[in-house]
This record gives sequence, C-alpha cells and structure tokens, in this order.
Amino acid sequence: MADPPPDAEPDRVVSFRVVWEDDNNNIRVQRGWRVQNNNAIGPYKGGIRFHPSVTESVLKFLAFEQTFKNALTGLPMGGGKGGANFNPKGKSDNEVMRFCQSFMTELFRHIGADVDVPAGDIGVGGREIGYMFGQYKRITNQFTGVLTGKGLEYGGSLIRTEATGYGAVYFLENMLKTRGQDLAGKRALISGSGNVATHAAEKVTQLGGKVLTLSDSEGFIHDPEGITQEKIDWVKAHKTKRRGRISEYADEYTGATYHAGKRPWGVECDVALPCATQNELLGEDARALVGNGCMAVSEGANMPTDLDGVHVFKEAQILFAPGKAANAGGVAVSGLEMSQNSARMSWKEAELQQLLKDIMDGIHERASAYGRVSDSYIDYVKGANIAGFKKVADAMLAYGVV
Ligand code: NDP
Ligand code: 2IT
Repeated sequence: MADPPPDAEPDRVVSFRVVWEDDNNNIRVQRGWRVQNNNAIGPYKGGIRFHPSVTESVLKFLAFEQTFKNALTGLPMGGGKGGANFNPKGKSDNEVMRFCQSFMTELFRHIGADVDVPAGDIGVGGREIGYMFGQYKRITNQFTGVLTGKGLEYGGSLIRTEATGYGAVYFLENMLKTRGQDLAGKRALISGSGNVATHAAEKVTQLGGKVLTLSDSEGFIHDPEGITQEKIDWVKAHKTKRRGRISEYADEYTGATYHAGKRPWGVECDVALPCATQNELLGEDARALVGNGCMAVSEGANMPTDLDGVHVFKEAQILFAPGKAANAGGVAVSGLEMSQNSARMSWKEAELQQLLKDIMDGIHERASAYGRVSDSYIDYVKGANIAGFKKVADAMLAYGVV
C-alpha cells in the first residue's frame, strides 16, 4: 500500500494520562492530548477543548484546520490543538481546578512561548485558562506568554474574548458587501450559546441585524422579537456564572419558545452563523436554509457544516465562509496577545478593535483572490484553502527536507 500523503501527518501527537480527585474523593482518570500539526510559519498555536466527545482523531482534524487558518491571518503562527475527554458540566470549581492543574502538570513540558501556545476552545474559557496558567507558572517559575485568552490582570489582551464572534460577523459583512448588502434589518440564526455564539450575536445586533435563535447541545430557543443586548448579557451570565442551560431562556423571556432536541436551521432567516461545534449543520439543514432564502452562512465554529451541506451551499452559490476564514479572528487576537506579552505591553482597545477588523478584511481579500469563480461568485472554501496552504507550503519548501 502507498504511504499516506506525508504532509497530512501532524509533526507530533502527545498523549497523556490525567489523574484527578473529585469532590467525593474518587480517583478519576482522563486522557489528554496535544496535536502539534505544523510549525513551518511560527510556534504551534491553537486551542484546548474539554468535552466528553474529544478524541485524538477530532483533535487531529482541528489541528490540521488550525494550521491553514493561522496562515490566513497573516501572523506568524503554526497550528496545533489539544484537549481532554473531561466533561466540565456539573463539576464544582474545585474539581475543574484540580483537573486543569493535573492536565498542565503533564502538558507543561511540551509547550512554551516560542514552542507551542495553547488557548481556549469548547469547555475551556477564562476560568480554565486561569487555572492552567497558574499551574504552568508554579511548575516552571516563569511568567511568559505560554497561553492566550488570559485574564486582563495577568497578561491577557483586550478584545480576545469577543474576537472570534465579532470576527465571524465582520467576515459576513465583507461577504454581504460583495453583493451590495449589509446586516441592517437582516434576520440571523445563530447556534451555540457559548463564547463564539454570544459575541457573534452581540455584533450582529450592533450592526442592526436581528438575532432569532441560540442553542446548546440539548435544543434551541427561538425569540421572534429578537435577542437584544440585554438578553445576550443575560445568556452570557447564565452560561458562564450560573453554568445554566439555554432552555431557561424561554422561562426568562416569555415571547420565546424552546425546541428540545432540535437545531435552529428550519427557522426562516436571511443569514446564519453556526457557532457550536463540528457537524451541526447537515445537508438537509443546508437545503432548508437555502429553501427559506438564506443568502449567507458564516461559520463561527470549526467545520460545523458537513460535506453534503457544503455542496448544497456551493451549488446554490450563496455566500458561504468556512470556519478557517470566518472564525480566524479569535486566534488572530491570540497572536496579538503573544506580541503584547513578548513586548511586555498592553495595547489600547481601539487599536485592537481596528487590528481585528483589518485582519478580517485581509483574510477576506486573500480568500477572494484565490476563490473568485466568476464576476458574481466567490468560492470562499477553495480560496481559503489555497491561500492558507500556499503560505505553509512555501515555508516548508524553503526548509528543504526537514
Ligand atoms: P463554548 O464552550 O463557549 O460553547 C460551546 C457551545 O456549543 C455551547 O453552547 C455548547 O452547548 C455547544 N455545543 C458543544 N458541543 C456541542 C455538541 N456536540 N452539539 C451541540 N452543541 C454543542 O465554546 P466556544 O464558543 O469557544 O466554541 C464554539 C465553536 O467555535 C467550536 O467549534 C470551537 O472550536 C470554535 N472556535 C472557538 C474559538 C474561540 O476563540 N473560543 C475560536 C475559533 C473557533 P452545551 O453547553 O450544551 O455544551
Ligand atoms: O479554533 C480556534 O481557532 C480556537 N479555539 C482559538 C485558538 C487560539 O489559539 O486562540
């Protein structure tokens, strides 16, 4: 049998045992991984995911995608991804802290500010980054920019929390502009209710759009009156402070309905932003969206649309932004956090807001340059893949056989 294509293989996969003690004094064991996919253009860079569905295979696809996403940002970052099959749901703060500390006790020897710089992803937010950074600092006695998404008090960057969701909406705006449109008055479907979804909702609302849905792994809420900033703030607090479920939104706001076990894609809309997880928008969902007149889809999540769905969007020639282009704002501001840490400085919010916008414009330009099919259609999937790949491939060729 022929060898597999050599460059689809990650540089390195580290797999380790994570042992921790729960509040009932049971000894628990999880598996942790870090996939270091490619460091041709910079240190490995990418998030850490804590979710029971995490496997080595999932992290390999995420690290592969991350490599080309990071190249697209124009910043010097390689690609990686890590995580564990740990379920933070229902765990106490102390349990999460003990797990994070144990995870870092294994991971610390494989990462470093110039080696590999993890960040958050599903199930890993400010709380988890704090516990992991604290443990890294304790073990190594070094205060370096080894993680991004840190708290503002200890080397974090303004705008990092908002960057992924905001960036996905900036990309959506750029796509709409190619058809002489903007977000004003547009009805938006958003899935998820975590970091990416709530900040995407916030930016859509700020730009005059009306967000109709949010979801979690158990169902979605439909609010025909629109999910306003006040309601978004409630969802943020509900998910991060109270660790609640999205179903409770319909108890709080009585104009809204909750649909258990369903995804939002059947609701009539103008634009859609899948912001929860991979494979959450299938062919049949894509057909429903196109059938209802949806004109643009911007992926806040990584690979939320399955291959069948991608084909439906391409055939209909609607505006479709793959995650590696649309959600790159998060890792881009992580790159800016690394720069600030190296310079031991903190940049101002207005400056970072502008940089995020400029970076998203740059990604749109690069993806358009390689993706233009005709005067009226840009294939952003093709464009983003080629633009991201070319930079990494050119760097690898420059190194010779290494
Ligand atoms: P969060 O943990 O903050 O939120 C995840 C959301 O997605 C929750 O609402 C969660 O619901 C839902 N979700 C998770 N797993 C599933 C599932 N199997 N089926 C349905 N819903 C699910 O994560 P983020 O917002 O950070 O991440 C969301 C997506 O965005 C992921 O694909 C991530 O890789 C991607 N991304 C994140 C970036 C970041 O900066 N955070 C950057 C770029 C991409 P529940 O509460 O029920 O689990
Ligand atoms: O998928 C992603 O781009 C992220 N989870 C963010 C990675 C990062 O290093 O900020």
